[in-house]
Amino acid sequence: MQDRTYTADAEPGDDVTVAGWVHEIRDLGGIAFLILRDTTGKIQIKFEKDEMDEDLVETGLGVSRESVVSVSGAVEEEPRAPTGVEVTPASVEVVSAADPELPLDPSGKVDAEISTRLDNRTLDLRKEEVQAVFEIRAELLRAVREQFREFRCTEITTPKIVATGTEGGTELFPITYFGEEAFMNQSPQLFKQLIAGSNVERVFEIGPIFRAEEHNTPRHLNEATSIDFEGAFCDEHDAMDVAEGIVTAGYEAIAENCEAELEALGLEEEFEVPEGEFPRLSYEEAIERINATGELDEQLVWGDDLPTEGEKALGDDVGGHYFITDWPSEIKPFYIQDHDDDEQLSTGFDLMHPRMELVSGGKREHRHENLIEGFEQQGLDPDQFEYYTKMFKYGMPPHAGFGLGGERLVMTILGLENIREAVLFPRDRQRLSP
Ligand code: ATP
Ligand code: AMO
Repeated sequence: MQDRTYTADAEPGDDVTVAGWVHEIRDLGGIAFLILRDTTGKIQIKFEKDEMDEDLVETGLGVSRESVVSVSGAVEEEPRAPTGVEVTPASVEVVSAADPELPLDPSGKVDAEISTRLDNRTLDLRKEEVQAVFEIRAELLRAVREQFREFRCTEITTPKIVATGTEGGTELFPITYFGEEAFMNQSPQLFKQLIAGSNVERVFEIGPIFRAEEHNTPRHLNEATSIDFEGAFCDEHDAMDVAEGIVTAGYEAIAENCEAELEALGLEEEFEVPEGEFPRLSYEEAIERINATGELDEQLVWGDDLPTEGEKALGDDVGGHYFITDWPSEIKPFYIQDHDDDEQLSTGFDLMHPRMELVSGGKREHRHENLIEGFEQQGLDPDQFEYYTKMFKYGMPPHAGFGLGGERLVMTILGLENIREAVLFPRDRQRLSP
């Protein structure tokens, strides 16, 4: 739209054309107001019924809520108006009239269920606090990219249609690829390692991962955004440093650049950038501390995976982000290296937010023979992964990395109840469209 002015830029004394949605009409009798909303905010359009052209008043006040209108007129200072200025209209055009029966109230006066919101995302995103989540998500990803660049990483994009899975067979979505069986990729794991083994050395990817998760929970998606890192000549400690740096940079950017969005979410007071280094507890210490909380019916023993209630109890106990290191080799995948002095112990780590796991990572097995053995121990056929394993014969440096769940990061930063609130169009057991 030519010469359109954003409502936030309309200054007293200007003649403007503003365009947007009809947020509300307030009729006070002789005077009435149309509140017009665009991506930058709202502006009041004043209609003085006895003094203005009848058709103009009728058009401006007869339009249904959420219709798209374009209004031209003079901007004047008006202390009683919500933003301190108002427009006296010279013309009003209804660009696109909205059905008066709205499935969802974008003014937010009527609460809607999450499923109604997701079915009507366009209307839902007209709410300031919902838009704020996605503005913050965008700023977070921008800051994450910038921080990875500062860590000397190159952004890569790897295939999402693949021949083999890496994170457990039951979670794969099978597809047909020209008559052959293929899968939607669960993780860029093998590809990022293959590139870390090249001269590129340090890489990151922000892309979709697909998981046929059986459970329907507030923190699992079937299509999620994974923030992946892989670096040559790195060990698990270096990878943890990078994970900590990336998460902290995200919080800092939001604190610095998203003041209005935090306010729209009512978080301006409580939002805090995590301070200092995240504590690093070994798996052994973690189970001891969980057992000591007395929150679990049954005590954990070495080798158990941590149940959700256990993670919660430990999260409350630690009170902030923390790492769990030195997991039992048996519960970590084949590509994670074991400690040289203790084969039962892996270099795998998780980064936890008190509410949930955010990151998994570790040092990788880069020795060809050990890698092949690892496949066999995990019941996988190394021949199927030859495209990957053969590159370990031609000079594979030691390397380490991690995967960070993008939506879980948004969710924990903003205290969202449900991971679906951090995705525009979530994919879950019940939801394949929109
Ligand atoms: P008229 O202006 O024709 O006398 P009226 O009697 O309905 O019409 P006012 O008495 O001026 O209007 O105002 C009605 C209400 O609207 C009052 O509460 C007033 O504070 C509010 N109001 C008037 N003008 C504005 C404005 N430009 N912006 C916001 N509120 C306004
Ligand atoms: P993992 O399987 O632990 O590790 O995944 C890494 C992180 O991705 C997020 N995540 C999910 N988020 C939402 N819904 C899901 N279904 C989902 N699945 C995973 C979590 C999790 O911590 N290849 C390894 C990473 C590595 O070692 O580099 C991997 O995929 O936040």
